[in-house]
Amino acid sequence: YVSLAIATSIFISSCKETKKEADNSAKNKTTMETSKPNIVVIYMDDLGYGDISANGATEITTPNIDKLANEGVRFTNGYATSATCTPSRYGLLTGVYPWRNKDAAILPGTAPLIINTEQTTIPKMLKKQGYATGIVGKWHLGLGQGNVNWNERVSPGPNEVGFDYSYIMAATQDRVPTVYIKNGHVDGLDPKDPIEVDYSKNYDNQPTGKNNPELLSMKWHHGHNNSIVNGIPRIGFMKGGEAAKWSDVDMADHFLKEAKSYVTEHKNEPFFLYYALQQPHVPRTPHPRFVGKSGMGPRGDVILEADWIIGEFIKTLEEEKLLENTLIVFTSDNGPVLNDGYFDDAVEKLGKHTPTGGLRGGKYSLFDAGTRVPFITYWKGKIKPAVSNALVCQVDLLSSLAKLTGSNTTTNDSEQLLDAFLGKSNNGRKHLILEANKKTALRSGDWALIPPYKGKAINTQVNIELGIANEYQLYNLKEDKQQQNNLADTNAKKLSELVSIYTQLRGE
Ligand code: NG6
Ligand code: CA
Repeated sequence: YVSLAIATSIFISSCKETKKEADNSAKNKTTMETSKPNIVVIYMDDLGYGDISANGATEITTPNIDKLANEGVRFTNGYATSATCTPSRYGLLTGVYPWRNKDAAILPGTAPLIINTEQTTIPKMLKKQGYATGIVGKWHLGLGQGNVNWNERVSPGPNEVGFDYSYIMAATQDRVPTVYIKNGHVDGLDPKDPIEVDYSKNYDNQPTGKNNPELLSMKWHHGHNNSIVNGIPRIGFMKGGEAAKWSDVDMADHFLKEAKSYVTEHKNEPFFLYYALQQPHVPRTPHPRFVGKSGMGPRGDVILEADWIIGEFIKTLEEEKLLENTLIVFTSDNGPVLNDGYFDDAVEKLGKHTPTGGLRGGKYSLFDAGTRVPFITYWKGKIKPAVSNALVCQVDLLSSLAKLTGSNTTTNDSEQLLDAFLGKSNNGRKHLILEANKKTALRSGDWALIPPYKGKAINTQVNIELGIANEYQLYNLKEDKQQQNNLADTNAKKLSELVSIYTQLRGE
C-alpha cells in the first residue's frame, strides 16, 4: 500500500509537472520558437542523386526542390542507410542501422510492424520534447502482428511508434492493399464490402495481371501481375474494399492535401511532419496535368509533379508564417531505377538524363548510386546557403534532431551532426556502413570498400550493377566518382586499414 501511495503521488506530481510545462510553452511561445522549430522531413521514393537540377540535372528542372537546395545546405555526400525502401525508412526513423534487424527488408503489404514498440524513434523522442507528430504518405515498415484484419483498426503501426497522427499507404504504390489508412483505419471503407488481402494466393474469380492482360492500362514487365486496381496490375491479391481504393493519378494531390491540413491544424504548437511522397516509385501515375510535361515519359512527369507538390507545400508554410520557424530536410530513400517492373518508357524516353548523377549502380546496389541520394536541409533565415561535402546519413537525424530540440536521446549508430545539418560545420561522420539487400559496404573518408560477396553482379531485370564481386573492391571516390578503378590490388595498405575498420564496425 505504501509503495502504491508513493507511486501515485509521484504520478500526480509528474502530471502537474507536465501541466506546468504545457502552460509555460504556451506563454513562452517566442522562446519556444527558437528552441523548438517545426521539423518537416520530405522523403522521396527512389529519387536519384542526379534527378534534381540542383544536383546537376540538365534535362529536367525542379525549381521548388532547387530553392530548398540553393537557399539551404546541399549535401554532396548525403546517404540513405540502404539501397531499398524499408531498411532506409527503418534507419531514418529509429537511428539504428537496418542491417541489425533481420526483418528490415522490402516488405509485402501484409508484413507485421518491424519497429519494436519499445524502441526509440524520432517521433517518440520529439513527442517527449513537446512536439505534435504526424506522418503523411508511404509507410512500408509493416503493420499489425501478422494476419491483419483490414476491417478493424490495424495496429501496431505508426501511431504505436510515436506518431500522434498517421495518414498512410501501407506499403508501396505497387502493392496491395491499395487504400489509405488513417490512424489505423482504412479510409472510406464500406463495412458491407470488407477487404481481404493475401500475398500467396488469389481469391476465386478475381482477375489478375497475368490472366487478364485485356484489363490493363499499364503492362507489367516483371513481377506485378497479381490483382488489378485501376487497370494497374499489383503485387499481391486483394478483394473487396471498392469504395476505399485510392485513385493513383490523384495520390500526390491527396497526400498534399493531408500534409497541408496537418500544418494548418498544428501551426500553434511545435510539430514534426514526416511527409513521405510516393514519387518516382512505380507505378508512375502522374496526374493528367503533368502527363507529357517532361518529355521523358511518366518517370520524368512524376518528378515534375513531386516538385510542384513540394512548392505548394512550402507555400502553405509560408502562408501560415511558419517558414522561418521550420527546419525542412529533403532526401530520398534509395537511388534511382528505370524499369522497376512495368513498361512505362522510363528507359526508352530517358534521353540524356542521368538519374544517378554519374554515380555507379542504382537502386538495389552497393555501388554509390544505391545509397548516395539528394540530401538538403533548409531553414529560412537560420541556415546559410552552402554546399557541404560532409559525410552525413539519414541514420544521423535522430541524434541531431534530439540535440536541436534539447533532448539527449541517441543511439549507437546515430551520430550527432547537428552543426553539419545546419551548415555550421563541414565535419560529418568518419565512417558509414551502407547496405543493399543485407550485404554491407563501408564508406570512409573519400574511400569506398565493398567486401567480396557471392551472387549476381547485375540484376538484369532492372539492368543495375549490384556492386557484387567475389573479390574486394576499393575505390577512391574523390578521384574516381564512378567507381571504375578497383584499387584493392594496388593499395594493400588502404585495403587492410578499411577492412579492419569495416570488420570492427560490423562487430565481426
Ligand atoms: C521489388 C519490386 C519493385 C519494387 C521494390 C520495392 C518486383 C519484381 N519488384 O521487389 O517493383 O516494388 O520491390 O521498392 O516485384 S522500394 O523502393 O519500396 O524498396
Ligand atoms: Ca524506394
